[in-house]
Amino acid sequence: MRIGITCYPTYGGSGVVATELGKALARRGHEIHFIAYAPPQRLTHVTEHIYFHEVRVNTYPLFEYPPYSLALTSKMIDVVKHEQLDLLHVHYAIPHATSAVLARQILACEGIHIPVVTTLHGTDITLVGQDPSFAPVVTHAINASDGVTAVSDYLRRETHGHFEVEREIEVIPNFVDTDRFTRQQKGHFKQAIAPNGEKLLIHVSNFREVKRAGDVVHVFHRLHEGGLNGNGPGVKLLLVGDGPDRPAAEALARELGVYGDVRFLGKQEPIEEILSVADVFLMPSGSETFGLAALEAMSCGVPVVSSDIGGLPELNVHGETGFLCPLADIDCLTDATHRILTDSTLHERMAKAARQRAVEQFDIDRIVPQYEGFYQQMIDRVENADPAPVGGCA
Ligand code: GMT
Repeated sequence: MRIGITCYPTYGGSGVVATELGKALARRGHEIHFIAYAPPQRLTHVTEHIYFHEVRVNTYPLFEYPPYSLALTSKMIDVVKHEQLDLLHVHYAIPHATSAVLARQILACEGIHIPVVTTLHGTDITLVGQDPSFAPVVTHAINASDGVTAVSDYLRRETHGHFEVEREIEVIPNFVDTDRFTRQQKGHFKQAIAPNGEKLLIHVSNFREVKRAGDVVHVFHRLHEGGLNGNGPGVKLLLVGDGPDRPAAEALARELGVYGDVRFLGKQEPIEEILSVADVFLMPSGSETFGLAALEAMSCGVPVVSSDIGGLPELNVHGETGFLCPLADIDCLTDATHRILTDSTLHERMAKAARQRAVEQFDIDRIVPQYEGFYQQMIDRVENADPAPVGGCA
């Protein structure tokens, strides 16, 4: 198949999922055309069957807000026509789904009928999409897409609950390459970061408010004060990623007197090398439709302590792969982390279960064929349908 993929290239999990999906599809022989304003971050090198088409938005003195969605639509039309695409797959509804639906309508005037698949990821439904300035457009784009997928059952339910959407939404969960995200021997790195055998907590995020990075620092402070330092090998915290809340997290670590044992590593690749030295992954998010960063940690055999919200219970099984705590419950998060760090049998059991769950439920080779099957269904449906009359054609 020849597939056009649009995503946010520089920010967040939806871009990671879209890019890894495109790369996996290319490895399986499909031709993948990324259409975005910049090359996706995880597209580190362009390989066979992968192409990138840049969307450029012309500035003009009249445009206080240059209309990216329209430039994207025009680029989609161009790529569909010249690369003879079979399908457009857009990640994150705003504005990508709207641009694709409009491109499909314009192409239909030229007798080209291309299916549009929209994957819903997170705040396009749970937060931003519900804002009255976007909601009617998001609703229309979801209803008008040929196929819609959501990354968790929670997100599917939220979409039906908050938008006037009756149509079917297919749940295709996020995935991980369990061959790449596997625990590696990183003795030197561990020695450098934890020279006295300290336990390592890790948090990976884009440090937006919703990630509650401050809670991570509070949990670490409690563990630091409450016995893990002094009575044992000690504990350290690795904070990976960057974003608006990072300065506040740094300030809090200083204020609480634990800054010396916190390492702010910034954006890092390959992340699996850092995950490989961690003992517990903390994800105290206030909203999370899936929690891709937690899945990557699980795949590296790191138990997860997370909040019990959104799609996280579909990923992190309480008492098996880690623990779930009520939102913002620092006591619970601290106790759960303490239990795992101080009971080596429990740690070993959870690390093994986390890895096993990643491999058995969310491996890339299990999930990518679900997308292929879904694409084929959409292509067949469009091919076999009587083309609906199109209004507004010249
Ligand atoms: O919705 C967001 O805030 C960003 C979004 C993204 O596009 O990066 O993240 C969401 O998509 C990820 C990939 O499917 C999920 O793993 C994250 O849980 C989800 N984030 C939120 O729901 C906050």
